[in-house]
Amino acid sequence: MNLTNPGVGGTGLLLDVSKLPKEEAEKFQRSLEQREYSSYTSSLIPLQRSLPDIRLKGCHSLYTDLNLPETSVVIIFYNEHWSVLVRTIHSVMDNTPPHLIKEIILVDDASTDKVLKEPLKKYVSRFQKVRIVRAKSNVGLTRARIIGFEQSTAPVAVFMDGHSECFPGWLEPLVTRIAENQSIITTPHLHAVDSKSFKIIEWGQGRGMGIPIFGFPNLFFTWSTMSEEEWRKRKRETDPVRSPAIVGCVIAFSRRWFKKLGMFDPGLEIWAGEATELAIKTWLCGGGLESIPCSNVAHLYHPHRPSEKRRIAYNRNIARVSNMWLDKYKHFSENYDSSIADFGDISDRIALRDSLKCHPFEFYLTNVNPYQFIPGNGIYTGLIRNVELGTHCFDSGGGKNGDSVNVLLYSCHGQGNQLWDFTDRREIRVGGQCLDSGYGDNVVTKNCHGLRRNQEWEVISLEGHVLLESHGHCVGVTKSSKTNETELLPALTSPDS
Ligand SMILES: [Mn+2]
Repeated sequence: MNLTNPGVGGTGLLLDVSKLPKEEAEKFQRSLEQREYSSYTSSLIPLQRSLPDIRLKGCHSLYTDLNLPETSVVIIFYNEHWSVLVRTIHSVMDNTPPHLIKEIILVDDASTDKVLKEPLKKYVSRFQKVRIVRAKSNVGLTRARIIGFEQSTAPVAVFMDGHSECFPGWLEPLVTRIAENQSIITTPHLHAVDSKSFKIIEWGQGRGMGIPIFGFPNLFFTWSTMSEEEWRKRKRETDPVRSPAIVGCVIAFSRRWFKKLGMFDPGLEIWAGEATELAIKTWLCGGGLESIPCSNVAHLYHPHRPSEKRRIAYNRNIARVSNMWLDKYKHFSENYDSSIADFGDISDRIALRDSLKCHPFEFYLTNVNPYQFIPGNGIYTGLIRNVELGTHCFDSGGGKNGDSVNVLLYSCHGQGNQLWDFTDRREIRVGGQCLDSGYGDNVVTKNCHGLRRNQEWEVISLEGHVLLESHGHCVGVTKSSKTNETELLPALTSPDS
């Protein structure tokens, strides 16, 4: 292929599949289908690659004291591609002062890929500090992390996904903050590894920096931006940013604090919910979450094939977490999936919450994220009905259209997909989905981004009716241009039509 230094320095390798020999093109396709990232491309990139030093000005002089506690890095893997996992391990070792790493613990969550058994063991045996722990059966991410944590011994621990790459100087800022205050859980500023080319994509800092928050009703984490107060309170751009929620890819914390909080809830199944629970209880029980701008890690985001097993696990886990921590707000998420009748026993988790004398969830809404959106708390709340048609309402339950979802007209019932809120940010939203006018004539919803733009609407009162207007367009109704002539759709039109 005539490749010279593919992927070096965080560059990507975008293969033109049409130019590959047929056999190779098939391998490329298979690798994408199998893992939802191109392990074929990853295999062509060195297992050890250096990433540029992208630290903000001022970071270097802030973290010169290397007299810090040691860290155990715990990495879970389940059939991760060899090259991706091994690159993660190298990147931890190559970008960390050796005396700060006590050990790297790899937890094999019962992978079936044989190369991750003896060959991996042999490969890592050259590194004194790397150990593999094997789960006896597939226990899921949360329980595998607990297994790894229990095997670790350093005063600070980091959970890291097995598809990450660290930038120079990533660990010191995370640990420095924990050494100052043991009840602070820290996360790096996250960047992305492109799942096709393995190019490192830098995510910006500053005013528009993504801050993770929870979205009601299903508590899924979503990105927002820094509040005005937080932006003003920080004196330098290198200062930590208070974070209402955490993304679970890389989390650093003190061993004592994590144990005190009862670690992760071992009753959580397969995946999801663990970082949510940790975030909520940290805030409610006297600690805090901070995103540290001087620490940079890239994470390989890749879509997970939706599966029924994962969906049920997610909904069940969220029902558990809601019942543990959300008090009167639990009804949003505990019945999010009414098929979840049994989420297991949580009495010992409630007992822990009582014994730690944690705040009620109201504390989170008052002190941690006063901008947390609660469905039903909009300036206006209710259904959106077209006056002409009378019985048809806006419904957010349409089909996916890229990263957006089509809005439909459907018989009015005013529940769930039809319960809209007009918020003080001028969003029109259902749960974490916002009406977005940036898609031609189509009216769609997208994940709320909190940045206004195409998600900012005017509600104009007009002779007892309202007009929804965004950027000079109003929402009207049109016939679908598809074969079904009678299907009516909301559409963006000019104000006079
Ligand atoms: Mn991940």
